Order: sequence, then C-alpha cells, then structure tokens
Amino acid sequence: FTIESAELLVVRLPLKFRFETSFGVQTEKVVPLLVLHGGGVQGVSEGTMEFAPMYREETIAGALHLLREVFLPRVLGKSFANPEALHDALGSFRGNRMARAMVEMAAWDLWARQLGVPLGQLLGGRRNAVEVGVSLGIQPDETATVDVVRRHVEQGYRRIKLKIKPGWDVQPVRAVREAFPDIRLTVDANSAYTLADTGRLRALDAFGLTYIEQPLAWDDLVDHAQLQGRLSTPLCLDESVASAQDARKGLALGSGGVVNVKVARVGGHAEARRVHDVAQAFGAPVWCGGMLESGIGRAHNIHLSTLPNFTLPGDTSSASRYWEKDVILEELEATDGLMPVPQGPGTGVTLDREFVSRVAEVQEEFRA
Ligand code: OSB
Ligand code: MG
Repeated sequence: FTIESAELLVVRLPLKFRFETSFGVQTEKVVPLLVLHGGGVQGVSEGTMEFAPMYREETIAGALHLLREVFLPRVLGKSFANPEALHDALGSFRGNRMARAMVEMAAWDLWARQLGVPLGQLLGGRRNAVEVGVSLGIQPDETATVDVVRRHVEQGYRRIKLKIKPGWDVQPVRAVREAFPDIRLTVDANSAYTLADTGRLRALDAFGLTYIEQPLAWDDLVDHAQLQGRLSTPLCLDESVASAQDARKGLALGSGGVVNVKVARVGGHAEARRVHDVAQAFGAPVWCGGMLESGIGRAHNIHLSTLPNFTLPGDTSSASRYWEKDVILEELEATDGLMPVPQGPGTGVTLDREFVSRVAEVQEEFRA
C-alpha cells in the first residue's frame, strides 16, 4: 500500500467524570488523530500520549513535532508491503513509541480497509465480542467508592479496577471487598510506591485481588521482581513494558505474572501482538489497557483484544461513560461486560468529519 497523504487533527473532549489517579486529576482529554490516505481509503489512529509526561515520558507537543518533522516525511509517498514494513521504516528511531504507533496503527487500519478485512482478523484474532471491565478513579471517600463500584457492577462490567495511592489503598479495597465478596477486583497504583512500602502492599494480599498493577517505578523491572517474591497476589506490569523485549525480561525475572498490553505504549499492533505472544509463551495472561481513548483508539483496542491470550477483561469500557459526543459515528457500548467488535473492514468505525472539523484545534494536511 502507498501513503499518499496524511492529516493531523487535534480535538479536546470534556470527560464526563473527574478521573483521579496517583499521578494527577484529568477532567478532559486532548486527542491527537492521524489520518493516512491511500488507494481510495483512509486509515485512522489516535495518540495516547498526554499534555504532560505523567504516565510515561511522551507528550502531545513532542509527538506533533516528530510527526510533522520526522515520521510523516519518512512514509509520505512511499509504498510498503505491509504495516510491519512501515514500522521498520521508523525502526531506527529510539523511544517515542506512542508517536510512532500513531503512524503504524493508522497504516494497519488503512491496509485492512484496502484488503476488506476487519483489523482483528488481520491480526489473528477470532472473537466477535471481548470481555471488559472498568477502571475507576480515586474517590473522595469509602462511601463514594462503594457507590461507584456498585453502579458499574450493576452495568455488568466483568472486573473492577480501583486506582490507589499511598494513604488510599487498604481502606477502600477492604470496603469494596466487604460489599462485593465475589467480584473480580484489581488495583492500579501507577508507580506510586517503592520497596519501602512492601508491608503496606502485602496487606493487600488479604483481599483476593486478581493482580496489583504497576506498584513501583514506571521504568523498573528489578524492584518489581523483589516485591513479587514477597507477595502472593500477582503483579501486573503496565508502564514498565514498552516492548516485547521488556515483557520477556520482566516475565523471566519474575517481575509480575500478568501484562497490561497498551497498543500505543509498545509502538503499535505488531509489537502488541509480540508482547501477547511472549506472555503466552510464559503462561502469563494479558489484557488490553486503556488511556481514556476516543472511539478511534477504543476501536483499535477492541480489535487487538480479539487475540487468544487476552484472557482477562480489559479496560475498554463503553464510550458513553467518557463523552457526551465521540469523534466517531458508531457507538461502542458494552452489554453485560461484553463489547462487540465493530464489523466491517479495518477498525470498522467512521470518523465524524463534521464534528471533528468543527472542534479541531489543529487541522493540517501533508503530501509527499
Ligand atoms: O494506568 O491504566 C492506566 C488512564 C490513563 C493513564 C493510565 C491508565 C489509565 C486507566 C484508564 O486506567 C483506562 C481507561 O478507562 O481507558
Ligand atoms: Mg495502569
């Protein structure tokens, strides 16, 4: 396929809820979108980097610069045998995987549309619906926490994940576990702890959590392995895994027993599939994480989740939870914790051009 032209669009979407994690509070989402054109169709992707480097090191401003000046000039007007070949064209650049993933993921969508095949099927997936849970931010108190959990359990989500931080961990988890003895429950610390907190984290072993997500530093594997040796609850790696090599090292070291696969964090679908395969070889389950994506990134996540080793529910909950108005025409809604895979070629979703053009803060076109 040939990349004939590209468009960079940036929209700002107000979040329906205040999302508090150990690293900050979000009330809106700035969504960079990349559209690649070729052969009469278009492929679309979403950037998941944020305004400030609070989750990993990448930023929206950095990604826009790299796309405009470095990455798009490398692919515009060029032909590629498949998305892996396009990925290799950007392979000599270091880091900045979320920015590179924007090009790679749009290329997968473009290629799948040219072939007339759903993206998940092209990646090797076989499901027509995927199991999903929900990631719930830090609440003002225990009562509010139990209430928000109840609302989402009633909606049928297959796993509840609570954000925790030092000083907000054992209490909310105990309150939720007492109210819901049987739900699949997990916590996510987003790197807020150190090995000095081992005692506090061991206390969480009492609550039957499926895993504890990323308790230690965003770039650590060694301390996680030490901690895992002292806990019975499996650790789940998120921030620490930027590649299939990281996944191999983490699983070989015993840094955790579960991997949260975020397609953009690892550089795109091809690398996400490699992470999936490495984990499978280690007998470690994976699940698909989220970054509060709009419908474009959400649809990519759903397609990736159709691969067989995605055996734990992902974070790709209903789009209507997040936004009054999404950037796509379709509705991505889970029923009883099952998210249907959008049908049709590529991601199967359609950019709402009218809406996006009206609200876009950045709207640029690139040609070879
Ligand atoms: O750590 O999984 C995370 C959102 C932004 C940054 C990091 C994380 C998250 C979530 C939300 O947990 C998942 C979602 O609902 O998309
Ligand atoms: Mg996480």
